[in-house]
Amino acid sequence: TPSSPPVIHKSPWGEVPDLFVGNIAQFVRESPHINRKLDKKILIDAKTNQAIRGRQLFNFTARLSWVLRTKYKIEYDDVVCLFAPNSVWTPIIHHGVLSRGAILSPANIAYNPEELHYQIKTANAKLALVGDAHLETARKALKVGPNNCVKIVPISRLIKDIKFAKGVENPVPLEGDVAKDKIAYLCFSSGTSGTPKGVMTTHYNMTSNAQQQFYCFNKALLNGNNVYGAVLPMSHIFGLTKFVYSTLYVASTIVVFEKFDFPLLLSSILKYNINVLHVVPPILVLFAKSPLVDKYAIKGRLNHIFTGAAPAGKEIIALAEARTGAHISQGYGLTESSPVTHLYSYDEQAYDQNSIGWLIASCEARLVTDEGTDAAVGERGELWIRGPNIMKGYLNNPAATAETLTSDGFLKTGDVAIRVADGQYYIVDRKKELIKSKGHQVAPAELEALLLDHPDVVDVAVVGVHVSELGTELPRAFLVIREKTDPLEIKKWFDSKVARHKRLWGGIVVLDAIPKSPSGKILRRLLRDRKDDKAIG
Ligand code: 4UV
Repeated sequence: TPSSPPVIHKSPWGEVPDLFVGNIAQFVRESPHINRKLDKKILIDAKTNQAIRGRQLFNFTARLSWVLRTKYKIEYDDVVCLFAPNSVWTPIIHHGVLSRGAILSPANIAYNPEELHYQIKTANAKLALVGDAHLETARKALKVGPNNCVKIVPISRLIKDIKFAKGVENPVPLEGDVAKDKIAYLCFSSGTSGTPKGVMTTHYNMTSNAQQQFYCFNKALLNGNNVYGAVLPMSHIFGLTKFVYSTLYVASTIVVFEKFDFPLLLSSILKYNINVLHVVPPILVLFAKSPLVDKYAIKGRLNHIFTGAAPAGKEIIALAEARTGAHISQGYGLTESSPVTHLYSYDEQAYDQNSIGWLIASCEARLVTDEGTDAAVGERGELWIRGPNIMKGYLNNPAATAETLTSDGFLKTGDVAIRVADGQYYIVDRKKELIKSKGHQVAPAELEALLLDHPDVVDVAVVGVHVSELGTELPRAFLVIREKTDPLEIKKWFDSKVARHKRLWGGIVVLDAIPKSPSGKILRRLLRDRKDDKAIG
């Protein structure tokens, strides 16, 4: 019954002793692995071969911190927005901003001016560091409406600044205190409902999660001899945590891709001996099905592929394993949990690839049913997580924070899971509105608000439809429209106003009414479960 004491699952790994309290940049600066290999090329650009060595990571970080303070007048706890594609400079920029004591808010490079403006404004960013090819979008973004961003700095300018600041690298200025609740990042996530919000992630959240993963990982992934292919964007929590500090910390080599380019990835696997990849399910589908995999003869080159950010099916995993020879496991995480809460490595023999593995060290979990009781073994419940990696809350949004974090510290993930007898968890459904389109978050509320701006749209609901050939959900709009309106015109109008991954790739379905509960909430499940719709567009 709801009044019985909660059933709290513990991690089979137990607790990580002595979690580090301090700045993420300092955590990496003190890495014994990098400090033993200061001459090692730890970041390499896949296309240009440009490399950053361990020593340079530290020196450039220190210089950038100084440049931000002296030239760009960045104060402690100021917010800096980064709007740039992946490069070997990305980790340096993160570390430089963080060691200045500032807060970094990375934005999705696919954003249009309105979307970027929303993030700059909501995060209250003072400075925008912008990839040279994206300056126009950023300049337009500042003109969309009021905001406090006083300057745009092109990345090429920033790199010149760093090179020019030669001589300020010692001692490394790690400024400001490193209190446990000091915010490091404002990544954006819509959470369980509504529009994107700034997730307040602390230094402690991030360094804890890295250590939790190190503690639980197969030690072969921690020996520094691996070569990672960084195809995921470092603006999203998955690529961010992997390539900005955790694989860096163990002094692996990270081959950086500016954007996802499958032939370049395949040729780089051969050229740089990439042996570990982190991907989202649509990329896994390519490994499972694309003829290019055979053409490039990469079989046997990859030891491990981690797929995450959305569910991957067992059949696709099996096909991709057969064609690459890699071992594949599913990673699960959320922006709000910095990000990883489960890992496959507790018992690799018993690990079932449909599962997300076991609860990571130092985390606790509950599975809460719709009735508010705790689910028994094998029963469904919403996954709640507690641990040192759970965010501080949503920026300037106490209502959303209170809906998401319980008073006793659990994060409500909005995902429905079951836990089986050996302790593995399976994600079986999503209670929250969120759509995952090719690994990117798409917030239905945001799309619905924009669609309602169209004069011929009377009512709307947006849900994700799963397209298994592509390994992803795609946004589909259910519309109630005025007579004589052409729904294709609406789609065209809408698609021109949003980033690529938010377009209505799942098409439009015209309805007489949007199904709603008596309280007016859209009944999304009814819409998601409709099987016979012929979507337009
Ligand atoms: O907030 P977010 O965009 O965060 C992520 C983070 C993903 C990962 C995955 C593995 C890692 O090792 C890692 O570092 C980061 O996607 O979206 C969170 C939501 O995405 C869905 C689920 O609904 C989360 O609440 N999701 C993420 N991974 C999975 C998943 C998965 N393996 N299976 C099913 N759903």
